[in-house]
Amino acid sequence: MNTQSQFGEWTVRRVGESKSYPATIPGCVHTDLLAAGAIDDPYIGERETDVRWIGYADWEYTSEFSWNAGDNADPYHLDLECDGLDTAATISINGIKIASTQNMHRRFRWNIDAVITPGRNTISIRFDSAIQVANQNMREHGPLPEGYEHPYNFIRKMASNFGWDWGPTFVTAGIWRPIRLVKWRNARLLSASAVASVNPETGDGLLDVLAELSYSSLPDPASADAGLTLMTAIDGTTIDTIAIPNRQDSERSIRLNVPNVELWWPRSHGSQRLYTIEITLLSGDTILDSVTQRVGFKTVELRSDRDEFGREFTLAINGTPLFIRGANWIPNDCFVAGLTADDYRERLDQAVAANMNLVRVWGGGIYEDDRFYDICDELGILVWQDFALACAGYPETEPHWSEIEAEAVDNLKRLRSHASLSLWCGSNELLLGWYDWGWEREVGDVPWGLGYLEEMFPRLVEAHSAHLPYIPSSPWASEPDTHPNHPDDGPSHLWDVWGSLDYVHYRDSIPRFAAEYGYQSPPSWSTLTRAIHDDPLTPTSPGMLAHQKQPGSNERLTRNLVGHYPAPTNIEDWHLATSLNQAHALSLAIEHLRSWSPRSMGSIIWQLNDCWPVMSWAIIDSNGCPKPAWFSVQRSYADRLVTIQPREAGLALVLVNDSDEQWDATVDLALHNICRPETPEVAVEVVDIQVAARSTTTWTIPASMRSPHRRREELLVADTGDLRAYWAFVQDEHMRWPAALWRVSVTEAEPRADSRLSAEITLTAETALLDVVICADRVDTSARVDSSMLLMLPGETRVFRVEWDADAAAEPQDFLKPGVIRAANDLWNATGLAL
Ligand code: BMA
Repeated sequence: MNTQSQFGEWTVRRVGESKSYPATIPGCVHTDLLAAGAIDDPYIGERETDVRWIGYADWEYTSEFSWNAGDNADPYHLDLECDGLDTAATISINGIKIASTQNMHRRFRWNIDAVITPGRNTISIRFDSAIQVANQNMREHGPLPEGYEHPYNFIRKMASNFGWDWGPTFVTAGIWRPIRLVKWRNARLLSASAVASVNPETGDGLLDVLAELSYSSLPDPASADAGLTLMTAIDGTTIDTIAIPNRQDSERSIRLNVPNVELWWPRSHGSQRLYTIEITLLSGDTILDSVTQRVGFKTVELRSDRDEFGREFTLAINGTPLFIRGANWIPNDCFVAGLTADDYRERLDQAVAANMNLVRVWGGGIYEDDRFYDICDELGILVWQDFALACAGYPETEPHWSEIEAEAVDNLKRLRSHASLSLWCGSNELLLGWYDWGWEREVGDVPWGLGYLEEMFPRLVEAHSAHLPYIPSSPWASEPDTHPNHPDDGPSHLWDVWGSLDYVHYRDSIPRFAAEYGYQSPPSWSTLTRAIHDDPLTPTSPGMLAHQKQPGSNERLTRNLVGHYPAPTNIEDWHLATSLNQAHALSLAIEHLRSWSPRSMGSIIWQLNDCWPVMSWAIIDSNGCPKPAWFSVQRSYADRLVTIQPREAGLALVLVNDSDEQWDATVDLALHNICRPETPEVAVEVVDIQVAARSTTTWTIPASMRSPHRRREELLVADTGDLRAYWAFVQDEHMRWPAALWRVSVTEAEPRADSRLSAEITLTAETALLDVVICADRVDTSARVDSSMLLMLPGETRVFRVEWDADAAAEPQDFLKPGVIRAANDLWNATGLAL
């Protein structure tokens, strides 16, 4: 069996300097320097600029290993395997150069028999400045369109590492994924994977086993003349053994029929049955090599049939069309090498808790870590995977063409087995760039990347992952010559709303599928104030601007409050109002899209997560703290939704039932006066509505219920017992919200985990309360609450559960301190000058 040899300690030093620092592998220079105390935390204040020099410097990582095998009696080979080198790397052993690479997104393997010596060996990996290399590559080719400071499109490295409209410029270098030495003899598996699908005729499972082999030319005394075999087992039972008679065969593919399989389903549609597949290479009875994977049997279909509205864009799993309730995923930290399985688990659990069924791994980041996809497989979260091209033109000349091809093949092979993986997408916004951003004029007839989207990627997906659909870009239209962002064809990006319109304009179109749209807000208060220490702290103070990467958007956050909330008079109210505004914007868009299902079949909000403390479109900040928008997305994405929508001249109650059971809803409709807590109800009506499984029912609201007497005081409220929707008849800002009054108490509660403490906050509304939020993070950064963003009517009581780390200095009573429980009513009743 192949075995791994260990490296000793690693160190890193700047090329040209003698001082070295201990290095963590996997890791990167920034985090090594931080751990050594050589730089301060670059996420704080305006320190981003202090560490810019790191990206312009060259760095060298060094370690040692010992090697004792290698004579004729024990003829082992030694391979060096690197799962990720970031990025322009030169690898040397004992001073002898092995290779130079320029691609962070692929794995490398080299046989190093010729350069190792018995006893001690030295390995060094030198990383040239990715900025300098990208510039040099660009000079050799000539420029192509790109929107940020550095030509990230000329080096195969995570694009957002060079700065994005939510991310700082920290140009990393280092061994960012595992590195290992593999000792082997006779033969080995270079790669092995199993792809599970379903036979459309019989319903049996199909398992395509694909193995790439490499053979030693040295005699293997241990297994003499025994022949090689490849064995496949499923959940511990061997289902196939084949001989490999010919030691020239570099690849073997086997198709196996697996009767009576249980299907893998996305969450809310069924269970996530995963099967463990073991692919083993044997010589006689001796195991030479083995790969274990988990697969799920499912089918994926991308339906783009013509219909009365244009062309649908529907993802169907196991023949069932799905409304996609998703979010875009960006790298979960600027320093991706340090992300742990727990980080991935926490964030993806939050996606599930927000009722999502898909994440889109966006093309400006990375092909994610295996652990990310493993967790998605288990949770039943589908993955839409972009190839790593985003918002720029990409050179099609050599060596770029072959480099991208090698990267695509490597990731297709690495990821294709995952049950969660459901769609390959060639790029983010490349076609949009060509159509809308003036690229045609800019590039003339120089190839700019279309060859990847239209020729290379479809060819490679067909060759290596034919069980999954492919689209060339997002946005995209299936009809040739149709604008990629046409709402009636394919996935759309709805950026004009955040860019220049009030969020109610999300209702202006009914896209077949919204693959990106979003609304900014600040990070939670604790995350913001830990990172930004401006005094005074204002939307445009220096640290605030350093943590806003879309120029002008802090002002835009304030401007976008117009019509929704009164102008805030202090920074805490600004923080609250802009956070609430994001929450309403996303709910409005999601509910609009879902109310039009099945014409519209998907919503992928921009964006789930953040990579550092920043004002951004994320609904969870970089500390993992859910913003108010996370709670409103959770409600709007729930299997069952009740929403009030404008339809023709009036209003409609729309009930969406994205579950397998019929929903017999009794809806209490009330015109409610928010200024008269004693006699609030102006008109009431009770309706019974049946909503079949996986369907939407629209019920026209009668004129009596949409004719308020006092427009600024009355809300139309629809309740189904556990769900609530409401409608205001004037712009939100013009409502007459009373000063908030409530009664509240807190009691200790039984924690759900040993390391946590818990309390229950019982709150009774004495006046109507808009947007009740519990800002638990203000008590402690580890504190989380189970519910927020509620409209509460007088007399209603809610119990909120809060939890926080047992070792934090927090008491249940702290949750009653000023600033923790808030309602938007405060914004109407604050005094002072606008910020
Ligand atoms: C889309 C994304 C990202 C960007 C976001 C917000 O274009 O693809 O490039 O961060 O909008 O502007």
